[in-house]
Amino acid sequence: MHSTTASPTPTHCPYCALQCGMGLAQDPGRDGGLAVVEREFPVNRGALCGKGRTATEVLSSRVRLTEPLIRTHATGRLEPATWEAALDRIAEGLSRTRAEHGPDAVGVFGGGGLTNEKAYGLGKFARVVLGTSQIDYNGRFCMSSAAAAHQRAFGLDRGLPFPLEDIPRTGCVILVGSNLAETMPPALRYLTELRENGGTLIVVDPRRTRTAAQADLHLAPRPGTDLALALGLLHLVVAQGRTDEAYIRERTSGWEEARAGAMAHWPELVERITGVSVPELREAVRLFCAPDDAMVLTARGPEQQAKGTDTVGAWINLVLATGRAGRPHSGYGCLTGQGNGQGGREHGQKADQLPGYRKLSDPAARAHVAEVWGVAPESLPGPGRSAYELLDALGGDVKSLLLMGSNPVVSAPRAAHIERRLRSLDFLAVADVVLSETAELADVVLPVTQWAEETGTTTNLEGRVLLRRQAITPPAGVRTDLFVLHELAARLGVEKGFPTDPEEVFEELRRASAGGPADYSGITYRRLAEEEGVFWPCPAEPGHGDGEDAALDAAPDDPSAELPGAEAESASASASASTGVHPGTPRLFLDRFATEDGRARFVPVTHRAAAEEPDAEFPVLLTTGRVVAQYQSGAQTRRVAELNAAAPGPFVELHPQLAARIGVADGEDVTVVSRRGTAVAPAKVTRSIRPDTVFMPFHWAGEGRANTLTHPALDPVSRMPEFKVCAVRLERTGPPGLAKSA
Ligand SMILES: Nc1nc2c(c(=O)[nH]1)N[C@H]1C(S)=C(S)[C@@H](COP(=O)(O)OP(=O)(O)OC[C@H]3O[C@@H](n4cnc5c(=O)[nH]c(N)nc54)[C@H](O)[C@@H]3O)O[C@H]1N2
Ligand SMILES: Nc1nc2c(c(=O)[nH]1)N[C@H]1C(S)=C(S)[C@@H](COP(=O)(O)OP(=O)(O)OC[C@H]3O[C@@H](n4cnc5c(=O)[nH]c(N)nc54)[C@H](O)[C@@H]3O)O[C@H]1N2
Ligand code: SF4
Ligand SMILES: [Mo]
Repeated sequence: MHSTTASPTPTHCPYCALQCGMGLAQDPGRDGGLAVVEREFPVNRGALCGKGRTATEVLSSRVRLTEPLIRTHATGRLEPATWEAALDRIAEGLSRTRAEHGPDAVGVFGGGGLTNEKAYGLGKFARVVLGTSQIDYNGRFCMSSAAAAHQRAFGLDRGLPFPLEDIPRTGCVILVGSNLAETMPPALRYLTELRENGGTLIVVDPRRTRTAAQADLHLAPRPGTDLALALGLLHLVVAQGRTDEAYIRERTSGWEEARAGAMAHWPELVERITGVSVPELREAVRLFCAPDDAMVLTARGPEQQAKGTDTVGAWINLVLATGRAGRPHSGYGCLTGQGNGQGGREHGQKADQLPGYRKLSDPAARAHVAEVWGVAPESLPGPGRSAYELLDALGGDVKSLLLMGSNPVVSAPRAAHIERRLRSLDFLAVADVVLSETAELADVVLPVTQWAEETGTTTNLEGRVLLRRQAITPPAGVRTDLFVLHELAARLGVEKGFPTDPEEVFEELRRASAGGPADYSGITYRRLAEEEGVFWPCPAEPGHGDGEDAALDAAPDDPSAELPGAEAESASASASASTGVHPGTPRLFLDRFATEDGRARFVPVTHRAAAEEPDAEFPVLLTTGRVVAQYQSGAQTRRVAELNAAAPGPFVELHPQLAARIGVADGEDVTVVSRRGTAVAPAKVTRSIRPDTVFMPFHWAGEGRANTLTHPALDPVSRMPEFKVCAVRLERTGPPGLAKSA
């Protein structure tokens, strides 16, 4: 049927930020035409989770979109249409809004699962073709607080400033609000090896998850109190004289204010706020301070809070005070989530950003990128709204939306409200591989290609840029996202600058990123095909490369062209110096941080309450997250039989004490009410959760949709919504099976 090569195509998983290496072998007998085979790759060493193993199921034409759909006036329903008609209709919808209400009335929403080429193209399309400032993406819901904290402390945001392989070589890891045994199963091996090597693991999670079960010490704070917890640990570090004064003097600034913040959080106070006892706090400090090297890794638990940026800042302060950042086998890192969560936050689909992690408000950045794009710097709009604020403005001053790579009907906070906003649009166009709950609301749906059907690059959670290769010919009616941008640009009067060949887009991205913080200019498809990924920054060294590289404008007289603090390891640097190729930068900050003075910045932070604390009416805390067998809004994984069998629907995890209080038995439906709405799902009674907290996974639409309940309070810096804390009331619904979920 689709025959390309006999040997498996080496490529990467479509889902999470680990971007596990896998092989794809032709298998015409199978639904999607491909079989997943094991491939040796340093990140996962052949291992895959169930989602990766079954990823080819979503290629099947039984579950995916294979023709464009247009909502017809006659029936009000989505009906099959030609590509010409669908693209014409989108161009017409977007231009009508622009003509009637101005460019900022047209919105664009992207996703951290899009390849670098798509994210770059989408950002350029918004600024150059639509001229709108109103673009943002779902990465705001993901790691934006850690990104903001990274920028504040280190002057640069790369989720992990070191490769995963450093984890087993450190002495102690504090893993804060990550359930990686379920969210990145092959990465659990790094923690197992850490412990085999004599290192210790501390897990901070209100639930005793599969990950927490591996820990030497599990701290189970009340949701939303990680900031106080980190301050309490720092307090003890100071009180016990365990700070690294020489390091603080030589490599940091701002210690005095940060120290004062910590000293105000004495252990007994922290115990009252967090529910973590003073002896547990002392034990955590003992384990963390005993070895020379240690790490703190955060994920969505502490980050998805209306104080996520300060919370991550507090953990970074702990790392800095103990002298642990910018040293081998030590430091702070964020476990980024989506397949291209890292690259997707670097190349311009974010409201305030230009490619190469440049700032849209920086005149030099605007001039550089405008030149690459062949437009006047003044023509580029300014920064727009953040994701939730953009979705909340739909039907208000934003009248039309083009959406690629997200399913906010399921995944946005206060989702019933956002669903109403989407319905109130004059015009909605969605490009997706399946008919997601959000695509169901669209005026036009475009069926696009996915991972194995197209080539593109992603940047994994380590900052490793990877080539995800095409392994199969897509179905006849399907086109790429790059084709969509190309065709829409042409229809909106921009004939050039939106190539459909991903390598051509990447070549332009290299030039646009050159000299920026996330410099990809030394990375080529050829290199990516030969190496096991290249860590950014990777500048094209002028004068050393081939003609093409030398033409890249990483001007030698531009001080920003050489990123401070980004030192390539000297061994590999000298090895490749002779070839004139920059080796990439697996480890950041070893000599200096990327701040102006090269010092890491302590940030003074103090604890504050969640946006919504429990009260008499809503006495219980709700937190939300993931299960191993479903991915995100479930748009893809709910279409895979094996995964659905493993995780068939939503549930409410609650402690036996709480279950007894409301009179609900395991498996019975329970009603969860917040100030935003009501959800119903079966109770899962377990001692692994705090008695004052319930947990719901957010992968489902319908009655069991967790995001009907969540609070859209935003972090003031990152604009991250508070997915991890809100107040709810529980009610017994009745016998099992009454609640229905999509
Ligand atoms: N199976 C699966 N894997 C995935 C995904 C998926 O949807 N499914 N999504 C991918 C993406 S995009 C992401 S962002 C990552 C997310 O990966 P994780 O961050 O590991 O996932 P979550 O389940 O959202 O949250 C992790 C833990 O935070 C805990 N938590 C809740 N509230 C708090 C709190 O206030 N403080 C602390 N310290 N912890 C708290 C939860 O109990 C949960 O166990 O996973 C990626 N991998
Ligand atoms: N309550 C609660 N809500 C949360 C979270 C939480 O922890 N709790 N976590 C948040 C986080 S961290 C995240 S990352 C978001 C994720 O939530 P979403 O943004 O909804 O992410 P996905 O479900 O991955 O949606 C991606 C959509 O794009 C489609 N798609 C996949 N590949 C492509 C492609 O190449 N092109 C196009 N055009 N479409 C494609 C998929 O089929 C799917 O419909 O959810 C957030 N929402
Ligand atoms: S851990 Fe992530 S990248 Fe690896 S197979 Fe699973 S979903 Fe894919
Ligand atoms: Mo995420």
